[in-house]
Amino acid sequence: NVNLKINGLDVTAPAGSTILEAARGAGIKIPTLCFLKDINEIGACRMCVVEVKGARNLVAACVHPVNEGMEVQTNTPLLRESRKRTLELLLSNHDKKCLSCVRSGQCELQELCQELGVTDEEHFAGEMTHYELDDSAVHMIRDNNKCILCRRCSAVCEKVQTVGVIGPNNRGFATFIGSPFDMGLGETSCVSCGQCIAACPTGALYEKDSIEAVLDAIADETKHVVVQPAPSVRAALGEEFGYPMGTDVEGKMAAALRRIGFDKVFDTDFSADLTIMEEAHEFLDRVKNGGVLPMMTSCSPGWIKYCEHYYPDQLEHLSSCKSPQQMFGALTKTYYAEKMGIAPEDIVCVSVMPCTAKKFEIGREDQNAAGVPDVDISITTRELARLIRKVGIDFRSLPEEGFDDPLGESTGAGVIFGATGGVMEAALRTAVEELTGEELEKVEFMEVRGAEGIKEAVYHVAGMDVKVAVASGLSNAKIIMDKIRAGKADYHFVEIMCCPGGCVNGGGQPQVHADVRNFTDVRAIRAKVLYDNDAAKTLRKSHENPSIQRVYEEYLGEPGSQKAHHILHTTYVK
Ligand code: HC1
Ligand code: SF4
Repeated sequence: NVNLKINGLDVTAPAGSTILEAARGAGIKIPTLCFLKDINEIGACRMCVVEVKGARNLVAACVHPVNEGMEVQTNTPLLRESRKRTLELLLSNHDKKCLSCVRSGQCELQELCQELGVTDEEHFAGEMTHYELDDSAVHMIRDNNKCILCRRCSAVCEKVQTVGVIGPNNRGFATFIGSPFDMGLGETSCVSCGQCIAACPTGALYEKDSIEAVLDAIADETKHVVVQPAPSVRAALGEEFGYPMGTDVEGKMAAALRRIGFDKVFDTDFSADLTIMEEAHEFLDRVKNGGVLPMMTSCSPGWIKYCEHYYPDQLEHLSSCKSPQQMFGALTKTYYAEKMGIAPEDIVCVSVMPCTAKKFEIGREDQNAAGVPDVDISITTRELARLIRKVGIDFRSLPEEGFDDPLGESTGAGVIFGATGGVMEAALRTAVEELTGEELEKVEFMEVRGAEGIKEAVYHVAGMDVKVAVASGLSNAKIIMDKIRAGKADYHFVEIMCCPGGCVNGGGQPQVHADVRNFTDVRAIRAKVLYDNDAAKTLRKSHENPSIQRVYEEYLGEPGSQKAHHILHTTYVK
């Protein structure tokens, strides 16, 4: 440990800590803007400057390590003035249209201007750069008129996702963040994960908003509009309405969706159970009949896009199962349409996802079991929050309600899909019982839980060692894929989720302030919601879901049947 003084207080901090961390440990907040822990530690924005006794210049607290006997001041008149000037300089080339900005109220720049008392937005007014919006990607928009060049987005894209399709172009005053060679984002190999949006402190990056399309569909009396919220939405939507992170708002979410005016409020958790039926069947089939192993999960569309682009020679590892989002839409427009006597083209299927890549997935080829798109509109958790506000629903005063039949019932296995390792655990609960013919004594597979980037386990089942791996975040996926490509992996089953921590930390989830993100384990807090939701259920294995059993009895026959294949499976493109 190291002993130092911060603002005259004696502070002890672990050796190797930065001044920012040491101060935080002592309850002293230093403002930051470009800093994202482990991702963007460049000390460039100058917001976190502090005075260190004996140092000639102000130092950046986010990167400067503590030393024994160091004396630090974090909030002197000089520092407040310096930070205020930094903000005024940023504002001198920022469009400042806060009233219409999607991030107003959740913008880190706006908040700092408030906290540091910026009163003259035009202090350094002068020449401004003007940028066209980049709306070339299916899922998101870049508005560089609001970009503050912090590089949080490009650092995430490069380091966390190993995609690296955005970065600084030009130099000096003309510097802007974009794709190389003046390409639009849509022309690059961007995987649509939205992690850059989650990292952005301002309104420079945001998803393409589809809430008007949802309201139009609801207003159209010739349409039957159904909605399916993803597992992870219930784990984070509450954050938009002032609930502490880690609050399960499943019941209020269902009530809100009903009040928005959807004809049926169903649940993606239902089709997550369905996915397990098909995926476990496919896995056992591959094991028994010498199919390609390891089999890899296919529910995360950012991961699929990454695999298609970077590992086109490895596509045969991917499960042919559509994602739960798509299985849900496909079943809605076949089974449910027939059951209800509604033409598939008169049904509008809306999904609410923690994800921006789902906006891309709904437009993929071979995702139209009834000859019309399986899913019509996909909105993010953030868009749902906006929609709830727009139609004047007081979320906090809503009662807790349930989901509708016949596509609303789920087991605990479906709920945990949203956390990294959840799909693997859900699949194991079904596959192991199938392989052994015996009931599992314990349904928890703790080895595959937790927010680490890569997890491995071996399970001894029916005389066989089943070796599994779980990875989240594409930099971790890359490690696993390189091993497989080199013939150095002997896994049987691999789960990969595009976003670090899985869908709970998806690019469509409520924005998390960097200050929270840097000092708390957001992924673990949100994942706990799903594991608690699972533990509270009586039914925790997908094959025990009575609604799923009914679908097979009435319609699909057996898992892996021809009909199931036609409706619930897909192909991939090199
Ligand atoms: Fe996910 Fe999935 S878990 S991909 O993260 O398999 O988005 O939550 O809906 O489709 O179920 C996302 C979450 C989600 C699918 C499921
Ligand atoms: Fe990179 Fe993902 Fe953003 Fe695309 S969506 S630019 S892959 S971080």
